[in-house]
Amino acid sequence: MSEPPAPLPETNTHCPYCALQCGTRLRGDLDTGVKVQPTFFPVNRGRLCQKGWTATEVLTAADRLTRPLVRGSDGRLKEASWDTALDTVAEGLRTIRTEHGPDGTAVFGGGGLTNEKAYLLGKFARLALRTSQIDYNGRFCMSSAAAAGNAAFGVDRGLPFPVTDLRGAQTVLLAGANVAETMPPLMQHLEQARLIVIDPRRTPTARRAALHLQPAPGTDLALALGLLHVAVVDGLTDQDYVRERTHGFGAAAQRAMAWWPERVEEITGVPAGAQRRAVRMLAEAPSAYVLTSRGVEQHSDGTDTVAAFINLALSLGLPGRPGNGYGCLTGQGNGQGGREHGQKADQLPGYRSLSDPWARAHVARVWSVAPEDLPGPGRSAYELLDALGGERGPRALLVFGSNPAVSAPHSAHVTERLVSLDLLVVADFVPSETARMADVVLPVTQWAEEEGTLTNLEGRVLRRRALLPPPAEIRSELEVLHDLAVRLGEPANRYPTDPRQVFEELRATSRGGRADYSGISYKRLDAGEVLHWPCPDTPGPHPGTPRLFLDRFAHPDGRARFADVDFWGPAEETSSAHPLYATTGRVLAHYQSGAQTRRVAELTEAVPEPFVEVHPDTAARWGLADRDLATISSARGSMTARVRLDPTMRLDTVFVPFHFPHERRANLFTHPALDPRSGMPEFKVCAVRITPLPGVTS
Ligand SMILES: Nc1nc2c(c(=O)[nH]1)N[C@H]1C(S)=C(S)[C@@H](COP(=O)(O)OP(=O)(O)OC[C@H]3O[C@@H](n4cnc5c(=O)[nH]c(N)nc54)[C@H](O)[C@@H]3O)O[C@H]1N2
Ligand SMILES: Nc1nc2c(c(=O)[nH]1)N[C@H]1C(S)=C(S)[C@@H](COP(=O)(O)OP(=O)(O)OC[C@H]3O[C@@H](n4cnc5c(=O)[nH]c(N)nc54)[C@H](O)[C@@H]3O)O[C@H]1N2
Ligand code: SF4
Ligand SMILES: [Mo]
Repeated sequence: MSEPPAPLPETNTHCPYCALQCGTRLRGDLDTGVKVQPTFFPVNRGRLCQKGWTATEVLTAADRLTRPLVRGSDGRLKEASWDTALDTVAEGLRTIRTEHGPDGTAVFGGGGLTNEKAYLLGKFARLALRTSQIDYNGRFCMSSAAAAGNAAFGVDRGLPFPVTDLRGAQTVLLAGANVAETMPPLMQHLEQARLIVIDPRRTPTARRAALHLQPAPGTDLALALGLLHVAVVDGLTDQDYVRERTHGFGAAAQRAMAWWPERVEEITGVPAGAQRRAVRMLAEAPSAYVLTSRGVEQHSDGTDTVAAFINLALSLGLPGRPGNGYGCLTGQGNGQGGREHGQKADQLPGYRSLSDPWARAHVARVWSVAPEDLPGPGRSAYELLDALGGERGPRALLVFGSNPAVSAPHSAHVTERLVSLDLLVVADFVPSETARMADVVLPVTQWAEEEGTLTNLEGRVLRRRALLPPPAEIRSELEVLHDLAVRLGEPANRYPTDPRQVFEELRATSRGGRADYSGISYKRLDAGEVLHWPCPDTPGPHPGTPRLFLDRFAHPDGRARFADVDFWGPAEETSSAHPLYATTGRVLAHYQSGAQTRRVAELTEAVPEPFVEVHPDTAARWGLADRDLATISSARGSMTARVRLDPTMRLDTVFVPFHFPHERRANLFTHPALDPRSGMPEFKVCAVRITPLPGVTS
């Protein structure tokens, strides 16, 4: 009698891509094929987007990295043993540190890393490298919302309520969010609500809206001031709430007085009547939410713009009132946790400030070092990339979980800076455009091969679980950091390689911080408990905090702050040489720099190349027809994209997705102007011209 077949291994985990972190069940193995199914996890309730359904393909990508690579004297990357690769990196780092000091070495992290990896990466930078030069791609993502949220509420958690609360809303304002393409399963929670969408484009999300406001890119701050003006003048503010729960309304309202709707219409193009209607829809709904995303945040005035939307929400009494609220839609898989545990230039784990003596003392104690051994704050992401190889800039860079050669603004310049380095090390599982430039490439595990935790957009801590063993020659980041640290003379036990052990340390380090995880454990998560931070370690187990601000905001006096902000406009205006606004963003089928999704056949078939969305009249004026190849040029550079005529576009604006490499990078034309408070680059507006690609006729 033959044995019954062994049951297929199966595990519950989450999608590797965005911050919604849809629940999935994985089944199978590499021989039979790995199958993914959605679970009834609350954020996705049985749904996935096209990227989630096809995510397992990246596990077996034809060009998956399987061995470390080291650049030889002939300039080519060649397979090497782990010992050779790690020795090369350690030796390079030591030499550069001797010649240029600890800040000669730098680290660039990512919001896709698990909490454990992000935590250990920050610790490695501060202790093993002793460098202040660490930042990460989250700076390009939600840093403006984080800065505005911290200032207004005293804490930054993307959504201070569970996504499922949106199901009961009558009105939801989506400011610069294209949820139907960027988090499709979230749309099911918005089915009951009347949507107000603010987007220069008529996106799939805007098409579902009761009201679509279509401002010129970069004018949202004026629009938000106009909406506050209407709320005040039309007597729609919640005066009891404003008096009891906030500070600073007077100055903000005073500022908004100069932004009457007709003036705002002139600047933004949004009709005054539509502005009034939007405010009424929000003010009269018993349950209303204001949500911001990258469209309003990725600007050189992004922090002030988010602050102006928070002002509007506060004036209407939304934040911290059950069934109402303000939130930012965090983007990357661990965009929330990744911004809390120390890979940010100015931060220690638990969302602590690197400049706070108490925080330094606490973290130094857990790490068994002296507080003065911890370096100070470093440069923000773009400033760091811009400084590479320069006179006072770092000479070595370690990249973990980002592809800045494609995704950083003014990317031709960033590529040049990367080339100028003495040592570029990239850990990845595919040969991304940045990895291809590296001196040493370290192959690491993927989501379905590793254990860990991520924190989703609602501050809920989730378990990532392994279905597959890692391929033979592949190591996890935790192992890589351990091996490198030991080679740099660090004690081995300072860098645990077991994620559970790293999480235990993270708990202790975050204890008492703003993002307190000390009451969360793998055991509780694996038992199915729903835990949102803050979750302190209390004698009876703390239930976590799904909803923040119900009683008080996180400032010492418990009140939220209005911000006194004014409109000043984008860094670059249109001119006769560059007469159009260009904005950039996402399509459903691709993820970020495309390093992963461009390796999935179904997704590249869906969108094989970049396009430029243009109004037919604008296209005709510049000599372009549908499907022509066009050159889009700014003062910084040009790229090529295929024309897509769209009669719903504004006449003055074109849109290009940023998921494509080389000469098809949207970031060849974007502007690296930075928000002075958050360091966020102005991805969402710059001045361009579009012309037919020379030599190509329609
Ligand atoms: N399919 C897909 N989904 C993703 C991702 C992905 O790469 N692909 N990435 C994830 C990540 S990291 C993030 S951050 C989120 C981002 O999610 P979203 O913020 O929804 O994505 P974007 O496409 O960057 O920008 C949203 C919208 O902003 C609009 N916009 C452009 N300029 C302006 C402006 O000046 N004002 C206003 N009001 N709107 C403007 C664009 O037209 C676009 O429709 O998506 C996550 N989900
Ligand atoms: N023009 C324009 N540019 C933009 C934006 C925009 O809207 N417009 N949006 C910005 C935003 S919001 C974001 S978030 C950034 C994102 O841009 P990137 O930081 O480039 O993001 P990804 O493409 O996700 O890059 C992640 C890389 O790390 C690898 N990776 C994934 N997981 C892991 C891991 O666990 N460990 C390691 N070592 N590697 C891993 C992937 O294979 C990939 O090569 O782009 C920004 N750039
Ligand atoms: S919405 Fe985000 S988390 Fe859900 S399946 Fe798509 S990419 Fe994955
Ligand atoms: Mo992002």
